[in-house]
Amino acid sequence: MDLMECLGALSTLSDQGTVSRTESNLKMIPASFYIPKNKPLKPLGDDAHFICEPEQTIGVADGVGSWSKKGIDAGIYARELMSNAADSVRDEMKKYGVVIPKRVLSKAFLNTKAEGSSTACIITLQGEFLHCANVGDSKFVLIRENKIVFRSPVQQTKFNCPYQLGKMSNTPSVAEEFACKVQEGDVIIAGTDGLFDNVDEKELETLVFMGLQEDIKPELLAKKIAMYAHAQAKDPRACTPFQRESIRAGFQRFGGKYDDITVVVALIMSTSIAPWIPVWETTPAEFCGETLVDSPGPRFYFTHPLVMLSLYDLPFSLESPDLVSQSRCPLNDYIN
Ligand SMILES: [Mn+2]
Repeated sequence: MDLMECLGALSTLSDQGTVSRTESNLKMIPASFYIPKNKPLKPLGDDAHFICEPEQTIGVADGVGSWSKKGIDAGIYARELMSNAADSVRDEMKKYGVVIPKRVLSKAFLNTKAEGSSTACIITLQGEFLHCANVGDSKFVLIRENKIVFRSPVQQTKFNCPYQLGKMSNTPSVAEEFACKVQEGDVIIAGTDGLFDNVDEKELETLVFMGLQEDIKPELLAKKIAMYAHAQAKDPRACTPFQRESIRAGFQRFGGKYDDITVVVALIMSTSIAPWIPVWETTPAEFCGETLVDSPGPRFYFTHPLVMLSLYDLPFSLESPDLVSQSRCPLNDYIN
């Protein structure tokens, strides 16, 4: 898909929020999986994300780890930013009937009080278009018929130095906005650099292909992709995008990049019940999460602690028993 073609969709948006949601029979079925780095003092890691399924919006963020030199946990910033973004998404939908990602980022940024900085990427489905606002090196790819047909652009000042939101850093004015047309059967994979620096596009295509062949749920697909990325990240001999980029930038770095890994998978499905049916009317509440509101009613879950449940299932040694003890529910059917 041509980027310019995608950008055409942006002309339908307005900063005034007067645009109404485009009707279509597409909906996004999102799910996520997060594997934080093993750091006993920072068990939640630096990444954060949210899924607002009724508003058809997802977001990922990666707190900038170098704040730890100043004794600041940028994961706190990233989590506050994503939590505020999720609030803002719900507000926008209530007030305007549409979510404008850059405005969501702006509101979230203004409301975030923690010290630190973070990348951020907000993606929403409106009609047949995904609209996105991005700051930094989190991104998404669009897979159609087993091929990546669109990859969202990233922003960095130099190798491994992404643009970032923060009081001492960039403001949301630098956010890049773009749009991308989707169709039934498309698969969106969004994530932080912990995913994309460790997994090649070809590998990602293969993982998605295998998942679709097995007809697995998006929750399990997200988990499989995250586990693969994690294995790559810990393998000093793995051939990774990070290794190639490092060498290109003049650094002798080999293998994977050990990092927090966030994966959000969103399947684009059609709903035969036109024109626009809120997700909570068509999807059973099957997610086992502490902030899940059972249907009927809007479903919202802020997933960063929730996904750790699934660490039980990792084929690797459990890295942080503390994390596992935070689990509120046993592993259940939706995982397997
Ligand atoms: Mn990262």
